Amino acid sequence: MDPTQLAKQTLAKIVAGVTGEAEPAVPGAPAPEPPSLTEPVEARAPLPPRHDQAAPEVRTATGVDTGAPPTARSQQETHLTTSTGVRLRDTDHSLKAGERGPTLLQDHHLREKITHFDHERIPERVVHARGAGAHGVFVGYGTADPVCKAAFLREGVETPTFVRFSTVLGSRGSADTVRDTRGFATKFYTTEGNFDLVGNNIPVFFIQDGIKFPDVIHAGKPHPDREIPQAQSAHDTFWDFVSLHTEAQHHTMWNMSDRGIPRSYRMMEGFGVHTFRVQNEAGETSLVKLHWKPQLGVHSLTWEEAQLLAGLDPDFHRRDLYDAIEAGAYPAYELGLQVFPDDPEQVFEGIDLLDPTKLVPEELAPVQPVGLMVLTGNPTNFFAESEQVAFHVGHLVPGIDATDDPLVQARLFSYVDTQLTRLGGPNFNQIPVNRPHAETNDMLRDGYHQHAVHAGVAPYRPNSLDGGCPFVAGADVPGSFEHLPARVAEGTKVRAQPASYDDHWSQARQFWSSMSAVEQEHIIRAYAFELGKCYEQVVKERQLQCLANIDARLCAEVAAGLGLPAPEPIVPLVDAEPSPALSQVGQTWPPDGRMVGIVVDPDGDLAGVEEVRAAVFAAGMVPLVIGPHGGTIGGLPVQRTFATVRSVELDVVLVAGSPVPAPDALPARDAKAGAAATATVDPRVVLLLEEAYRHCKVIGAWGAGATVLETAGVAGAPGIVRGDAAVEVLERVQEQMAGHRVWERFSA
Ligand code: HDE
Repeated sequence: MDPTQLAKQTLAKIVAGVTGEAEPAVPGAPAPEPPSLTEPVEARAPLPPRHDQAAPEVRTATGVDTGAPPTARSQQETHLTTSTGVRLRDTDHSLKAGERGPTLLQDHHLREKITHFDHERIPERVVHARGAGAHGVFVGYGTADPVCKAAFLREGVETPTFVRFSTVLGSRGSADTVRDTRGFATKFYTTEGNFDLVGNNIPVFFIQDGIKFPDVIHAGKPHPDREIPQAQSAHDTFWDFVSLHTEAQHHTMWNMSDRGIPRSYRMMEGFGVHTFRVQNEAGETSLVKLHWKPQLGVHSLTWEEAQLLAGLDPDFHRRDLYDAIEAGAYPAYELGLQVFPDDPEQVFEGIDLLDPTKLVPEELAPVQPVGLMVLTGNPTNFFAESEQVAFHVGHLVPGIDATDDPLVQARLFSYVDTQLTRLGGPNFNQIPVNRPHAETNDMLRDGYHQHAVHAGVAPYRPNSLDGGCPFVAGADVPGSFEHLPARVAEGTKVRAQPASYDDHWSQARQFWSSMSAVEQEHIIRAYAFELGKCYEQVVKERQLQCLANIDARLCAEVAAGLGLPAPEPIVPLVDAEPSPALSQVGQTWPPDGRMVGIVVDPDGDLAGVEEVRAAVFAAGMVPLVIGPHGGTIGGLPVQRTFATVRSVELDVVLVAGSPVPAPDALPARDAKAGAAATATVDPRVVLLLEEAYRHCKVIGAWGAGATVLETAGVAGAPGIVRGDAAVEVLERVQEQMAGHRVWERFSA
C-alpha cells in the first residue's frame, strides 16, 4: 500500500479510538458532567477529565513507562487534604484566638495555603508568552528514508507529540488575533529521545544573526516608558528598527500580509525557517527545510475581523483550537521537506541556505511529504502542559543536526538558558510534559525539584564503582546521536557576515509580486494602518524608502494613505519569478470545525432549523443557534442571542426566518439595536448580515429569511445563497465555503 495511505489509515484508527461514541454537541461546557443546582454534599471521587482532554504519558523522571493512567497524577482524594495528605475539616476560617481574636501563627494550613498561592506565578516567556497547546500523534510515511534516518520518520511509526501555537510580542493575557508572527512549536516524543521543531508560521525571520534578537524584540515590544501598545507592531520603535535594519523587510512584508492575522491555528503553515542537515542510513547528508502544511488550507481573518475579535473574543484562536478538538474536527498537518544537496557552498539556485531571511520557492524545490500529524487532545491543565512545556532547538535526534546559520546557533544557547529562569532550575526536562519517552542516563545530578532518585555512587566517567555505567554509544550502537560532518571554511575570527546576506529586497519584492490583487490591497492597507499609527514622520519616511526599494505601486499607495511623497528606489529592483505557492487565494478546502450561525425566528421554520443543525454537525462543523433570547426556542437550545452574537465568530450565517426586534432591542440597553423602534427585523440581525457580507462570508437564507437579505441590502450578490429548503441551502453554502471567502465581492 502507498505509505501515505497507510499512515492516514493508522491515524484514522487512532482518531476513531479518541472520538469514541461522543454525541455531537456544541463545544465549551466546562465540566465532564452537568453540575447540580445546589452545592453537592455527598463525598465522591474527583470527576474524570473531559472527553476531549489528554495528558502527557505517565513516565518516571528517567523516561520509564509506568503504564499508569494520566489521572494517576491528578488529585485523588474525596476529601480536602494538606499537601502532605492529611484530611482537613475546615478551610474557610483561619485559626484565631477567639472568634474576634487575632489569627494564630500556629495555623499551618492557613500558611501553607497562602504561601503556595503567593508563589503560583512564574515568569512568562520573554517572547511567545501567549500561546495554546494540544496533544497529537505523528505518523511517518517512510518517504524521508532516502535522506534522513530519524526513527520517527519511518513508515508507519507512531510518535506522540505536543504542539504549542503562540503569538510573539504580546504578554500572556494579550489578544490572540493581533497582527504578529505565530509560533508553531512541536515536541516529538520519539523512541530515540525528544525532537523539537520550534518553528513559526512565516518561513523567514527578521534577522540574520541571533545577536540581533534582543534588538528586534526590544523594538517590537511595547515602548519601555508607557508600556504601550500591547501585542502589536503598529508603533514607532518597531518601524524605527525595521526601517534601519533592513534585513527585516522581507519578514515584515509577510507580517503585513494576511499571514499576520491567521483565521485559526488549524489553518496555518509551520516552518522550521533554518536549513537543517540530515543524514540517511548510508551516512549521506543533505540539507533540508521543514514545512507543516495544514489540511484545511492556509486562511486568514480580515483586518476588521481581527480588530473586532481582539475586543469581542481575545481568546478566539485558543477557543477555536480547543473547540475544534472537542468537536472531533481534529487539526491535521502534513510534514514536508525541501531537499537540497549538501554541497560546500550551501547555496541552492543562488539562494544562500544559511540566510534565514531567504526562502526557497516551492516551485524550485517542491515540498516532499514525509508524515502526518493529527492533534487529538486538549490539555488537561494549561499550566502543567502549555505553560511548562520547554522547547529547545538543540533537542535533536540521530539523523538531524543544525547548520551554521548564525540565527540557529544563537538559539542553541538561548532555549536552555531561558528555562532556567522561567521554570526555576535545570531539571525542567523532568516536568511531565517535557519527559522523554526514551529512557535516560544523563549523569546530570541534583538541582531544584529533582524528581529522579538516582542510584549508585559514580555519576562520572570513567568509573568502576558503578560497573562503568553509563557507557557511551559506539558507532555499532544504533540510535546514538552524532553531529553530522560538515566542512568549516578556514578563516580568521571576525564579527562579519557573507556578502550574500546584503540583499534585503529581492525576496520581499518576489513575495509582493506573488500575491493576488486582493491580497496586495490588504498589504497596502496594513502598511498604511501601521505606519499611520506612528508619531514620528522620519520613521514613516524611512519605511516609505524601504517600500520604494520593493515596489513603486506599493510605495505610492501607502504614501498616499500617509499623505507623504513617494520616494524613488535607491537600490536596483530585481525581478524574480513569482511563486504562486505563497498566495492563499484560489483553491478549495474542507469545512471542518467551521462555525455556522443560524438566525432563528420563533415564528419561522423551526423544523428546517432542526434539520440543518443536524446536517451541520454531520458535516463536521459546529452549529450555533442565534435567537432573540437565551434558553430554548421550539425545543432547540439557543447558543447566542441577538445581543451576544457578533458576526466575527462565525464563518457562515444562515437565516431561517425574519425575526422582529426582540424585547431587549432597546438602544439604551444595546447600542447595536439602533433603529429598533421603526424596524421590521431586529437591527442586530441586519448588522450581523452587513458585517458578514463585508467580510466576504457566505450567507444562506430560506423561507422568510430571504426578505431579511433584502432588508440588509445584501441580496443577489456573489456568495449569497437563497433556496426553498434548509438542507439544500446548506449544501450550496458548503460548496461556496470551500474557497474560504467570497473574494469576488471585493472586486465587485
Ligand atoms: Fe525563539 N525563543 N528565538 N524563535 N521561539 C523562544 O524560548 C530566540 C526564533 C520560537 O511555544 C524562547 O522557551 C532567540 C526563530 C517559538 O514555548 C527564547 C532567537 C524562530 C517559541 C527564544 C529566536 C523562533 C520561541 C522564549 C534568535 C522560528 C515559542 C521562551 C537567535 C524558527 C516556543 C522559550 C513555545 C521561544 C529565543 C528566534 C520560534 C527566549 C535568541 C527564528 C515558536 O529562548
